[in-house]
Amino acid sequence: MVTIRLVQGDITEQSADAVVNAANSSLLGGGGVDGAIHRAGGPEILAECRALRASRYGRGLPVGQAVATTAGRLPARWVIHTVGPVFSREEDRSELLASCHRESLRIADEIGARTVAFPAVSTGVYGWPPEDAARIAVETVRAARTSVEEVRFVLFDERAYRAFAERLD
Ligand code: AR6
Repeated sequence: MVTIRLVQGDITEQSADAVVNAANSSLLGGGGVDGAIHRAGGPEILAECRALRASRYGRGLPVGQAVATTAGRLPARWVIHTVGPVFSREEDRSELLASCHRESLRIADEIGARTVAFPAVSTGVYGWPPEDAARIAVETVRAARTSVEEVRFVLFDERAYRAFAERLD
């Protein structure tokens, strides 16, 4: 079974085998945690993302999928980029958010990562209410069949931290 831990802080400072990036389909960077990871990790990450766009992901990384690159200068070995869904009140996109977590763990297994740090995917620019995102993230990780030993949710703000903490009680 995966051990789940919570940390309040900046994911770019986490030592882990892999850190997950809440990216967008372009894989070419953005704001929020994506911007922070590229800034702290340096240009090697973007270079690998561009190579992925030029090869396997010519049309971008689809929502709900994940792919690994180097972590550059971050204190991690890999970045696993995943694309969360934009929150919608009209359409239930929960399965796509669950898929981000499942696929990130599948990629972690492929590269042999045993400790994986996740941000609260989709809860920033993409507008997902943190309480609901925490439910989906925790349920999906608990149900996953994976060799990952530790999933660390790294929550930047107090509301997200509280939402995840309540789910783990
Ligand atoms: N460490 C940990 N969590 C962080 C950090 C950090 N350094 N910075 C922000 N967060 P967001 P999304 C939290 O917007 O909603 C980007 O432009 C933040 O408080 O980063 O999936 C991408 O390129 C929030 O709780 O990701 C996409 O276009 C959580 O990370 C789009 O945003 C996710 O917020 C993706 O939107």
